[in-house]
Amino acid sequence: SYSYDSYHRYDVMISHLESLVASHSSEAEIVDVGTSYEGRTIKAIRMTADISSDESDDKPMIWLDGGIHAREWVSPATMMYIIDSILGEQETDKSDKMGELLAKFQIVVAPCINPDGYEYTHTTDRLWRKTRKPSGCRWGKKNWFGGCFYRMCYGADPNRNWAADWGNSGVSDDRCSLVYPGKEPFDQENTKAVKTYLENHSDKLKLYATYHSYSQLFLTPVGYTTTKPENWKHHKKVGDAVVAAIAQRNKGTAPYIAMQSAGLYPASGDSADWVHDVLGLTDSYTFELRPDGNSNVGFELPADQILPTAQENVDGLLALIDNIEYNN
Ligand code: 0X9
Ligand code: ZN
Repeated sequence: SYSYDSYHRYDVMISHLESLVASHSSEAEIVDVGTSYEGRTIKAIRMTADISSDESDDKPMIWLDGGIHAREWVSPATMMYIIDSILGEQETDKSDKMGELLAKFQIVVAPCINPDGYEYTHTTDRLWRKTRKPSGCRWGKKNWFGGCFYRMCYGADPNRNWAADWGNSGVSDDRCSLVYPGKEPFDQENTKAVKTYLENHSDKLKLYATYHSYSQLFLTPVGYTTTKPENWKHHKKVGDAVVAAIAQRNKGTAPYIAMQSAGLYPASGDSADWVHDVLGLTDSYTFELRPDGNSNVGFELPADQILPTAQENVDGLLALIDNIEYNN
C-alpha cells in the first residue's frame, strides 16, 4: 500500500486517490479540476458522508491544496496523509472526529496543483519552483534568427499569478525569475483551473488552506500589504489555536509561528489573498511546513520527516476547522 517513508511521483499519488475512492465509494470521489499546460489532469478528492446523496453537494465546503510550488515536496505528501486520515486509513485515534467532519462538511483536497513542475523536479531540476509553460524570451528579446537573444524562459510563479493586487510587490518582470507572475492573472492553466473550481463553489466555501514549505509558519491574510485586514482579530485567534495544536504533537521541535502573510515579505497575487479578497472568504490561509526557517536542507526535507510533519498538520488542521468563522 501507500507509504510515507519516501516522496512519490504524481501518478503514484493519483493512483492512491483512485484506490481510496474504490474502497470508500460512499464517501469519496475524484474531482477533475482541470488540465495542466503539459496535459496532466489536476485531480482532487472530494470526501463527505453519503457522497452520492443530493444534499452532499450543498454541504459547507473545505478546500485544501498542496504542491503549487514544484519543489516543496512535503506539501503533496502531507496532503496525501491528511486525505488518508480523513478516510480513516491513518490516525485511528481521530476516527470519531473525522466522522463528524465528514457528516458536516464536504472536504476537497487537491494534493498537487502544479503537476508539471512537480514532475520536472523529479526528472530534471530538484529545485524548480514554477509552472512549465514557456513564458517567452528573457526580457522579451529575440535574435536575428527568431530565437532568443538571451534564453527562453519557462514557467510563471503560480503563487504570484492570482488576481489580488497582481503584479505589484514581491514579483519580477524578468520572465526567467522565480517570482515572474505571468503575463496576466490566471494565464497559467493550473491557477485558472483551481480558480474556476473555487468560483463555482464559492457559495459553499468556508475554509481555504494552501500548503507550502518551508519555514514552519501559519500565514493569515493579506500578503501584499502589512496593513491589517478588518478580520485581523479573528485571524490572530485562529493562528494562535493552530500553532498551539501543532506544537502539542511533536514536543521539542521548533514551533510553528502564526503571522500576517505580508509580515514574512510582501508579495502580490497569491492564492490565499485571492480567495480572501475576491471570493470574500475570511478563513483563507497559507501554511509553510517543515523544516524551520533556519534549516540547511530547505526544500529538500529528508523523507523521514514526512510523517512527523504530516501528523502535526492533521492536528493543526483540526484546530483550524474548529476555529473558523463558520464553526463559531
Ligand atoms: O513566496 C511564496 O509564495 C510563499 N513562500 S514559499 O517559500 N513557499 O514560496 C509565501 C507566500 C506568502 N504570501 C505572501 N507573502 N503574499
Ligand atoms: Zn511555496
